[in-house]
Amino acid sequence: MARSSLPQLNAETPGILRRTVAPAPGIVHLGFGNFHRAHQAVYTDAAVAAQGGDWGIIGISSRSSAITDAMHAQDMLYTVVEISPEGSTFSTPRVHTDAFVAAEDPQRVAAAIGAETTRIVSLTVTENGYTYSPATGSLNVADPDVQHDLANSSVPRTPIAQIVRGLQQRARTHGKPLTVLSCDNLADNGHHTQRLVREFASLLPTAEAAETLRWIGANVTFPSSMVDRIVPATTDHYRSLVAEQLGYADQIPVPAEPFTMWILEDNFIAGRPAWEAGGAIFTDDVAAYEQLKVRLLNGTHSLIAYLGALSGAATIPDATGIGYIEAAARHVLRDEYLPSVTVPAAVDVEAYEEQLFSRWRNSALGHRTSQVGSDGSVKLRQRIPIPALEMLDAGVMPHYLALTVAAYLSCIAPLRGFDPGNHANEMQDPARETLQELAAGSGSGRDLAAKVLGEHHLLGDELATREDFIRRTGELIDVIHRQGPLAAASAAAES
Ligand code: CS2
Repeated sequence: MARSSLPQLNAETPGILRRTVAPAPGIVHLGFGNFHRAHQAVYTDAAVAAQGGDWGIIGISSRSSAITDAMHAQDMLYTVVEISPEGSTFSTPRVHTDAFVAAEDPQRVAAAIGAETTRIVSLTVTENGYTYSPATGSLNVADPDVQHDLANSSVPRTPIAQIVRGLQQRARTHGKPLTVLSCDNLADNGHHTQRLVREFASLLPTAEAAETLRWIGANVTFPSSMVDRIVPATTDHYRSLVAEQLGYADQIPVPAEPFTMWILEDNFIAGRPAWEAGGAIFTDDVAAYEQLKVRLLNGTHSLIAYLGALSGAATIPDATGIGYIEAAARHVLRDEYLPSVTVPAAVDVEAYEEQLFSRWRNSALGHRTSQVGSDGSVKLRQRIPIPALEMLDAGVMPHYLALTVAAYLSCIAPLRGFDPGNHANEMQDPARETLQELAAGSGSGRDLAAKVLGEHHLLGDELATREDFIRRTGELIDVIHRQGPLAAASAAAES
């Protein structure tokens, strides 16, 4: 059926909505992308359905108006398409009350955060949105956008500055407390966000800095949370599926796997939705869950994505189906990530591993290697240094962590004459240009690894001093370039 002949999804679409009216806004969400719409929004919908409450969400995209425009055209509605090989199920969360683009209206962001009705600011701005320096973990004051935001108080560009300006507005007006909730894949994401917010505030003029820091200290909490759901980018396939199965046109359906998990620290100074109604778990042990997820899932995912792309695999299920890649993934997960993690008591780690592989094999999802491989310069900083340093300190070389870095660099910053293929070329990365310049000046993989890790500190100051790790990474880059990724995985296995 041609989509143009179908009714468009909106509040009048019959038969699909549990509620026709969204709750009044209580949450401002930065990073209004697919992940948020298939995760936090779904939990919030369940919470409001179960217990009510003014927990509507104002969604803010950073630059693109693709989602915000479509949301307005569709009365703030969209379809979540849960995809498994057995079939698809559909739902339409009804929690968003408004949506806009920060870059088009920067003052409105601080105003939304500053509004008395706002009680939570949540973030899914990706690792790259936190404007921190991978080398130090601190706010990246050299970033031109951070510089801009320190010099211009009313039109902040970066999420951290938007939050600080919104908090200042609260302090100046009604003074009501607020919770800042990071939902990104960063270790200890609550404390990390708090640290960056405080660092930004402390760089303001002296009296302003002192007052802002004092107010934040007394009125803002930063709970940590672990989020988990594989959410690929949407495609025409999902638009057609919705049209065929539901009989309406949705421009922005969100595909997602059936699995979903949200673990949070219960530290909400201004109240929160009853997210447990959607299955969220509140615990004091978030850090352990976060570590488990960021390393075993996300870390292994990176290796699968880079080896997969170098082997011509478009999707994660295709990559996981290649025997040597699955073997390498199991090695890095069991032998190099797992020893660095304190497994939460409630988790059976063997079952967790099997569940991960079955999630990665969900071929119906079509999760692309280029999507998981994007932003490696900031993602790998979260995934690799701590487990690598722990093994190096114990006198053991983490060959598969080195292989992850080698495969990443081969994708993003190949040496002259090496073509990593289309899937690698599609990966976005904020450090691509810098790394490619370093690659252009390098005669070998060892040379490149020394420049990127040793001089440029891509994976932090400490790993920059570990010459053995840098050397191993460089050797594996050379093997990838000369003999291919399979030979490099064999070299890692034989060591
Ligand atoms: C992936 C994650 O893109 C990536 O780096 O590892 O997006 C992953 O799919 C999610 O964190 C799953 O919860």
